[in-house]
Amino acid sequence: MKPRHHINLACGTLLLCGAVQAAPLDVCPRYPAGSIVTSPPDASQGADGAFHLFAHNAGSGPEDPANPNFDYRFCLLDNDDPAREQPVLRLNAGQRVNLVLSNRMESVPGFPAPHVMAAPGTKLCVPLPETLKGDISLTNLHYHGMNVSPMCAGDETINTIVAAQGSGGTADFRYSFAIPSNEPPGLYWYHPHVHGIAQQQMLGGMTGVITVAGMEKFYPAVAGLTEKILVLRDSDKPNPADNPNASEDEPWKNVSVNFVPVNWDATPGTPLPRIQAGAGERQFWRVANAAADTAFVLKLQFRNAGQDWQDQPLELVARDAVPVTDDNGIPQGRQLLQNRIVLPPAARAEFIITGPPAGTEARLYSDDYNDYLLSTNPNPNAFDATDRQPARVLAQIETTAARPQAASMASSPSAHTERLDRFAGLMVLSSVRARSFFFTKDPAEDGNFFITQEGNKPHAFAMESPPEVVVNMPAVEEWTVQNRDNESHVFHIHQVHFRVLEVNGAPVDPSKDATLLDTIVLPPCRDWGNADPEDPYANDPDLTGTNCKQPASVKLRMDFRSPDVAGTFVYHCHILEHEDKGMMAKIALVWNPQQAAREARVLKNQGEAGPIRLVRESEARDRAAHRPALLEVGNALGNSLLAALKGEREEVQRPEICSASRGEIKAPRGDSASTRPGASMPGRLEAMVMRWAAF
Ligand SMILES: [Cu+2]
Repeated sequence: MKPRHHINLACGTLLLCGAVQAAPLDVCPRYPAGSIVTSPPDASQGADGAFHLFAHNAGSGPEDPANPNFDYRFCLLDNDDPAREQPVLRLNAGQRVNLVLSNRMESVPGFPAPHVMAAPGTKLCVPLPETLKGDISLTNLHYHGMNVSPMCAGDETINTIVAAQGSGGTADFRYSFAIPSNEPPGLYWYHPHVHGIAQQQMLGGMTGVITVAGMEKFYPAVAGLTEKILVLRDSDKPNPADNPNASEDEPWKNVSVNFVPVNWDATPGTPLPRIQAGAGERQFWRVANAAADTAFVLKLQFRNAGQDWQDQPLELVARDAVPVTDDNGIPQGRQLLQNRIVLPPAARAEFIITGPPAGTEARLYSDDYNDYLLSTNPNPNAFDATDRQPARVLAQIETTAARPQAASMASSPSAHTERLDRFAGLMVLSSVRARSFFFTKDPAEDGNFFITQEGNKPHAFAMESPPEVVVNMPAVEEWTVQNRDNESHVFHIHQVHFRVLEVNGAPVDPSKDATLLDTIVLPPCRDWGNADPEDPYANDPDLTGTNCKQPASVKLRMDFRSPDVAGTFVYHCHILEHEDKGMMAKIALVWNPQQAAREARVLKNQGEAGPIRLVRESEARDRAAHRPALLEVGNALGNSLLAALKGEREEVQRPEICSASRGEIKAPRGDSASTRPGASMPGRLEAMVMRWAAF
């Protein structure tokens, strides 16, 4: 480990800093190399039930000449306690989340000017002084993966910007939103999402996880196991400008496991993070890739003296906060065995491991990411692999004394007690609108990055842009996403989940990959024809990727059925550098069942879709009983319920509720548990949950 510079000292000696001095690095403390990996602390709740996170930063930016080590940090402290950094938000389905975000960050020198920020006059969720636009001390929170409201005070990331105390902006922001009663149990996470500066704050470490309780109801095998929350992060390496043409073997970023560093530039012999497990002990590992730009190809490996490393089975129970379940919401009879799990930035995996036998060496390993990307292409010479993320050991597994174990063995049958109804029926619904999107970029130095709906012209995201996609809900759509660029990109959509139908035109076998995701990686263009992949946009002035003859592609089935998520939000590349440079667009979900039904009929008449019918939950629950006799849209009861629901929805969507003063959100008119922004289905309707099903 290189010694840490305290930037305030550097400022004093080099006279390079302005009047602003950065806070010392111990404001956001980190573990020394070789520490035991411990799960982050649970967030505490005040007497009012609210969580209270304080945002701080330390050190100056990577472009500050006084900071050659690129050491800068961002953190969220539970109740402003420096010993309780990036706490776990432990939540339950059906609860209301109240969380106060208090911004105590400082404006500091040396951060690159945000690439794209709000145009003057943009209406913000909170008033933002002109002088602050683009400042690194602005922040907000995105509740990644949560199927909750995108309205102000909920998971709203486009206009919600919390300025620092003393800056003239809003220092304390109260989030208040409901978690739907059918939210899947699993591992979600939070991170800042101010467009243009999200990457820097995430590289600085401002990321943490959220759990929704109840995984054992779907996978009883996890009950009683030691839970290990592992948060993988990345950070800048010291002064990359010194070594611009680093070898293929050298990664772009350093990484850490729960803030224990795995530094590429570390002195040889620097100890690795240490994960402890009893000999042969089964543990429930919940891994979040909270890195800004880095992917992981996770493996658990054992080795006996004199032998090679052997990949060990990982018993997958959930991806991206959704238990592995079939289209009826039924968990697999046993955990899905994998010997590697690919985690692009923002992805999560939850799995059971079995600790090594006593005397066996063990490690958590990330395989070479380029090799993985190349393995997805039968023509590996066809693209220029530019993702410099070599293999590295993430942690050594330390065997502690053996612990008594339950009788269950690897992949033992797991008798579930519940079914997951939130996404049930997604695959059999036949009312589907197809859309296509593609990733490209402006190859100029510091150029913009784009995600574009087919037929539109590529343009960088701007906060004031209108939605690129408008969907009348409830609806199910098929999105084809293509990568026509010469580096990999990662598709993520807020608020909803999807199933993968096809990868590069080949259907995905749902019995082998019964996962619902919110994030998916796209390798680079697969075939450049006669074009030069080093010059991918030659003679392509519109930057639509015409030189790419065979884009990497995925076809996704998007679930836009829940009124919980009505509103405007974003989809984007989750390589945060790309998102900050414009690879993002807005989608508006409008709760309008009548219009959705009309559109479904039109699509059906065009031969593109089948009918959608609305059925009672009790009938949808038993899919074997699906018969044409079920209730149709137009049913008087259904209409009256939907009208009531629609009325409630329109009320919570009024943008006026986003006005704020003195750091407190004004409650919307008629505020109550059922009409606050982010409210789940109104309580009086909850007894009659309506559900879409297909025939
Ligand atoms: Cu990208």
